[in-house]
Amino acid sequence: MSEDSQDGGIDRRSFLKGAAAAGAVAGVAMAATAKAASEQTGKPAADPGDANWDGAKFIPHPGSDFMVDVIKSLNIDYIASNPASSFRSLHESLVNYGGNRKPEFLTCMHEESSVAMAHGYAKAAGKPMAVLAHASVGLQHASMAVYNAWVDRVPVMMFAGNGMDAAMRRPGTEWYHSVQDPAAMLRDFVKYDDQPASLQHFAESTVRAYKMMMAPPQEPVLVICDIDLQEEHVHGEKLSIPKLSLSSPPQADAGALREAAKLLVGAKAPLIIADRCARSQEGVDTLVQLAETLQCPVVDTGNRTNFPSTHHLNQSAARGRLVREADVILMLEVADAWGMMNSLSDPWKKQRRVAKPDVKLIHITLADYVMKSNYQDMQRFQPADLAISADAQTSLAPLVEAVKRELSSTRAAELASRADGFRKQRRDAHERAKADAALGWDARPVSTARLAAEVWNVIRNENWCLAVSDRIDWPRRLWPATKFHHMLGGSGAQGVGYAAPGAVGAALANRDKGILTVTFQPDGDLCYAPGVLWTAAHHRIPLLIVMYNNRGYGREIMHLQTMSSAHQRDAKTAKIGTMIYDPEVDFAKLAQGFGVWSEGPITDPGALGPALARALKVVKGGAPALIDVVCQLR
Ligand SMILES: Cc1ncc(C[n+]2csc(CCOP(=O)(O)OP(=O)(O)O)c2C)c(N)n1
Ligand SMILES: [Mg+2]
Repeated sequence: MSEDSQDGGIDRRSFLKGAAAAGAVAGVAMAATAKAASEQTGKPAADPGDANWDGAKFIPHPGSDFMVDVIKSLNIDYIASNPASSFRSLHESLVNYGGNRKPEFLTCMHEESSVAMAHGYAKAAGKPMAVLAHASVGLQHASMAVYNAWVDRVPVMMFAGNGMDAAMRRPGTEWYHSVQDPAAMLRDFVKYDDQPASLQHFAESTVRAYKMMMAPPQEPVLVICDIDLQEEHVHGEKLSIPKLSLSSPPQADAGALREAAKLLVGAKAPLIIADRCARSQEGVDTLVQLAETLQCPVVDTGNRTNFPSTHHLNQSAARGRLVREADVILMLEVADAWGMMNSLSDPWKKQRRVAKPDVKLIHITLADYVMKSNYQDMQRFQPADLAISADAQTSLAPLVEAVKRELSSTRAAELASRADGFRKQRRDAHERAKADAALGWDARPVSTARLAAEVWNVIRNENWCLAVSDRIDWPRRLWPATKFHHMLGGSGAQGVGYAAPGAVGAALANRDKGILTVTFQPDGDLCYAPGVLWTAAHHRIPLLIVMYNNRGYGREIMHLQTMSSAHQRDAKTAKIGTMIYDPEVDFAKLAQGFGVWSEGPITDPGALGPALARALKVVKGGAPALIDVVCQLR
């Protein structure tokens, strides 16, 4: 039975309001509508004796209006949602009482899309979006995207409707969709959750949730909106909304920073590895100061733009060699510290230490404060010689000061002499990348390097953002990413299905900032929940979507090839279950069906430039555009 049939297709509250105003005539019309709905669905019509049903009663001040007041107090611009009866009252309050402004309702076609949009948005906007999900079924759909955000340390303000009081649940679907403990589904990967039992409780838990979510390590949180709290009239209770004041992030202990500074200044071959370190341009700028003060190379993992790719100290391409040679390594919020120091061969699982056995490791991380253990996002245990529990970005400025205090003028001059060597290595690496990119320049299907180069040609004069920057390697090797907003990293947990909605969310944030957003969209990822294309079209979200369409689950094809080679069997079968062919998906038609301007499939690399220029025009006019490019596997 569909939800609509359960509701008889009627929005109870607006209907009741209308009925009260229009009197008996409306009452007759209402009864007729209920009868018609009953005939259609085979369900009994509402009891005409029900006081809610006879037009005599309406709800002048529903609890959901107060919930809107609470949400508005948090200065949230958008709330992404797929509509549902468990929050119909809150939905109506948002759009009527709240005027559909701050937050504005974003119509989503899948809960996973709602959350992934919020995820991408938060990284681009520097502030969270809210999500409103539907009890049991909506939270189940949302869960993987929440996990992605959790692993990526990104705040998402989750709300979900649910009916706690069993005696008040409408028979049928409302029972299927109600949960005794809805947050249980997500509890392993949200920082905080609550199921408030009163409106005052809702206000306090929501403000508490927001505050906890924003304190690094930033993570999703979940507050349940009880149906009866939403739909019941507020009977003059004294309600108040607590003031929101965010905690300042934990800065590293001064003594620990002094010790770190001593090690770094004295090191022969220091190295900085930055992972989920920067949350804003300030993080990038301060890391540049630190690296320059020490003339220390930086490896940026790419999960954020931590360090300008054009800087002579950005030596990300030489990570293996630098780790091997380093005597002191400063890690900044590195998720997989063990994986940086060691390698594990695939599929033979041979472990090899890459770093020197006596390398001194300093790690500034809040990982010790992520107190969940079921999902294994903590990676293999890697002890540090100097473990500093603190927010890396906030601790950089005092670390720069501590380094300066340790630095004699003689040592500063010695360190400065390193710069030319790094300049040369960086230039050489860039030249190598350009030469590698030229290989297969005219290949059909299009090479991913050519794809990246052609896209760069059309966006180079814009204030640009690559919304999902880990799907193909080339932009990181070729494009000058100098600002925090230039490249936003990936999904966090590699849960496929993030790329499309994550990019739409980032593009929404960037639209409001006047930044042009582009993304390389894998085909498999878009097939999970393509309805987000409609959301982008409907809400006029400008986004240049360049399909990196290798007509398959590329990474999985390679896994199959690895296995068939390990088993010494036919590798040609690797396409079974991994390639998306027979029929090939027509992504241009798919996009057009959702109201998105599109062209493709393009297989001729020469046709790419002009098509991208046409698409860019559409995007600059304020709408999404998609170019389907058939690409090489990698
Ligand atoms: C939710 C989920 N299901 C399955 C996987 C396994 N998986 C890893 S990569 C991949 C292929 C994704 O295909 P596509 O998005 O086209 O990217 P490509 O590998 O072709 O670059 C899959 C299915 C996953 N990571 N997440
Ligand atoms: Mg693919």
